Amino acid sequence: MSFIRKPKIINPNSPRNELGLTVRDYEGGMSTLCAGCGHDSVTGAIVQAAFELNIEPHRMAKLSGIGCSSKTPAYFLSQSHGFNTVHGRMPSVATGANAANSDLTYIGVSGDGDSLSIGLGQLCHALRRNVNMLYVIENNGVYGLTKGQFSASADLGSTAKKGAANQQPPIDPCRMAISMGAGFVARSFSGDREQLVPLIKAGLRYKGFALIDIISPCVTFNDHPGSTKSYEYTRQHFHPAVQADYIAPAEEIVAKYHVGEALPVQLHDGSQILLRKIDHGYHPTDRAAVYEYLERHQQAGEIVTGMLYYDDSLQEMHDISQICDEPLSTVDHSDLCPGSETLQALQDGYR
Ligand SMILES: Cc1ncc(C[n+]2csc(CCOP(=O)(O)OP(=O)(O)O)c2C)c(N)n1
Ligand code: SF4
Ligand SMILES: [Mg+2]
Repeated sequence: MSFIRKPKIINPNSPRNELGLTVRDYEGGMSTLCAGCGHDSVTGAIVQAAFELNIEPHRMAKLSGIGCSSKTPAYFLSQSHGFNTVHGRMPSVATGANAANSDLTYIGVSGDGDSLSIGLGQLCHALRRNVNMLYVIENNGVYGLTKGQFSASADLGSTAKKGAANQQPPIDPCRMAISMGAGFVARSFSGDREQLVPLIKAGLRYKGFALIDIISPCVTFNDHPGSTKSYEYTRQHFHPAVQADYIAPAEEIVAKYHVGEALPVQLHDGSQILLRKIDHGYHPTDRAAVYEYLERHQQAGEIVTGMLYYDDSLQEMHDISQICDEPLSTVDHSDLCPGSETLQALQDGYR
């Protein structure tokens, strides 16, 4: 992975968070992506979210697969743990890391190719196990890194740069996640930082698997008039359904709202998400209704965004498996070790 170190010059007047850190402390190396790539805006939103949440960078783990999107963890949180897996295998590595150390904040960054083609099975199992992590898909409808082939999220009839039309129906990661029982499903646009930052904060604080599908245009291969993942198309067909405001633990909800229009949901650490309906007919906690709404709007060519589905009643992987609260990585196993003779006898039994 290419890495260009950024000179670290901090303006003494830069705002500092509760840890005394500036936004610069949450950045990574210099981006080597094409100028204007949506993925760089997502990187900026992740940096801002981690800064505002006062996360200690070394208590965070960032994982990815292969693709331009999967390169981006090199561009944020340079002081965090990082693992760049082989193509489509990030979810299983994240599952293993999370099983061993439940004490870190996990973020996985992937692409539509990495998640919906080669890694689809992996994504489904992390989702079904409800691994406690934020999973971001930077969705541009193409394999950007390998020069713009259609991915599994390309819409029917959308065209490649040279004009060929896509013949295959798309996989919508949000509808897929909702149908599989996920408890936190959101969609946003790399060009809408105001919507994106609170969603990332909420996803990082949600206890369980949080999926955010982010339309993140590829300016080099899929930002032309025949594309349905271009900046222009996304801006024109953007349909926000529910706005999510993230409210830190000690903060009060000050926004005024009418009953029925907004729903404050408590997260396990005492913070809250205030879900505000923009479309009053939308019900973000009614799985079947959300699914039907998304399908209907997708058929009309609209991109429904915001906090699409929320359920805080699910148990995450450690609760389901009844694993102790202490991270397994710090549990002292020395008195539990059966010893080399017992292990040898066990191995002999398999020969
Ligand atoms: C096993 C394997 N198969 C294929 C490839 C080639 N390859 C590299 S990146 C990629 C797709 C990346 O697309 P996406 O995840 O959408 O990321 P983007 O570049 O669009 O951000 C493919 C097919 C690979 N690296 N490894
Ligand atoms: S090829 Fe596309 S996805 Fe890759 S860096 Fe360039 S604009 Fe971004
Ligand atoms: Mg892609």
